[in-house]
Amino acid sequence: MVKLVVAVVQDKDAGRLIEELVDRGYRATKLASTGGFLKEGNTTLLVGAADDQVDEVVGIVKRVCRPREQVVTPLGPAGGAADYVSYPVEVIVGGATIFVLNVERFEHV
Ligand code: 2BA
Repeated sequence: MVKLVVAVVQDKDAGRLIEELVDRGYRATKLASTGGFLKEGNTTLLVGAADDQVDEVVGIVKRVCRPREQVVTPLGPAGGAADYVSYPVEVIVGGATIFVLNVERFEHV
């Protein structure tokens, strides 16, 4: 069966990750994406792979992509309450967020 590995990664790791995947014979598609929480650019990779290749693909993603600490200052309520004070908070951005999906049908023409 064919799987689709969807990996949301940081832009900083995307170039090397694609290189490593392609070097090992995998095909990958890179999509520009935006995180819903930070509203910053990230990269989503689509990698089609056979069942028995999924562990290797996920392993490559885990090896290349590093978690990083990021400081964000949440926006106040819309309309701007006068007494609202927002403080910077630290979040750890993965690594990678990985989904493995079953593919019902795959054709390459
Ligand atoms: P963002 O949504 O911009 O989230 C960036 C980081 O902010 C997250 O890192 C997490 O540490 C933090 N964060 C996200 N939502 C939060 C919340 N409601 N409260 C507190 N902190 C929160 P990661 O978890 O490593 O996620 C990195 C990126 O992966 C996300 O960017 C998003 O684009 C994607 N992602 C993560 N989980 C997902 C999911 N379940 N479905 C779809 N995309 C996902």
